[in-house]
Amino acid sequence: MSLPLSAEQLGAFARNGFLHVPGLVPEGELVEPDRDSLELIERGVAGPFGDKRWRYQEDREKGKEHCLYRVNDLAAADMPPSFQVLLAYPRLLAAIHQLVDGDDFAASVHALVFKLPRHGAPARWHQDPVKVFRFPVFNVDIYLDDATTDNACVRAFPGSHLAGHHDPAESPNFIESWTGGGDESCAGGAVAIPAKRGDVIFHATTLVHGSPWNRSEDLRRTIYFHIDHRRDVELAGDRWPQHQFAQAREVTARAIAMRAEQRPEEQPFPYG
Ligand SMILES: O=C(O)CCC(=O)C(=O)O
Repeated sequence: MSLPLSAEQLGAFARNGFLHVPGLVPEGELVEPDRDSLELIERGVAGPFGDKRWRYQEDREKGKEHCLYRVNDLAAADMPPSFQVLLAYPRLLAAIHQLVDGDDFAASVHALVFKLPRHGAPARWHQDPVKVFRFPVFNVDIYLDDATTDNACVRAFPGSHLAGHHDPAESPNFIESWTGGGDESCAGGAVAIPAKRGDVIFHATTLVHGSPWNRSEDLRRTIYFHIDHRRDVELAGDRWPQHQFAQAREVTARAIAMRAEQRPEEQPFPYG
């Protein structure tokens, strides 16, 4: 198999803190996650029903109390297996392996994040809440729908990942030092990262990023896998999510085994 990422792409990821890879996931891989994600959204769209994995924000401006925007823990036993089969797509894992420079890695957080039509909740400017000890720690963002500036695609500050992680409780002015107080739709210096269905954006957890309200008629869904790697985990000690590495390895290995059963003709990613 040819390597999915070029040296230029790896260099751009290290420099900018994110890498947009058009068409990394082919249409055939998206059919089942597409169907299953719609079903998960349908289950919670009317409002909280007692399962804390379904997450809501309030839309004060438009007077809607419960705007569903996220479903956590996609790797749980009662979740549809299609997300695990997608994680185990060999070219995706090969790209992740390149980004961690050949280190041992695992997916420790699995979530569906989306923006509903008209009430699509924002992701306020943030770094992902992970203290990083050895770059790169990153998220794999797989797009199930086209993301545009009209339906509130992600915006980011290229290079902001190089500042490392700043706990907002200890450095309350850090985010504003990048955004200048501008919101997710208009801060100067931020770039919009539109993406198409099947594209993947890899973003470093320390990248300052966010996305505004979606007021369009579009639904915009993204599957997020958080990737840890051994060289970082060994330095992190008893911290979330690094302390779950052994369990995350088991989950990742199980995903690969599940996929191998479903696709016996395919060469699985060689996960040691
Ligand atoms: O998909 C988005 O709009 C951004 C989501 C995000 O950054 C997050 O959930 O941490």
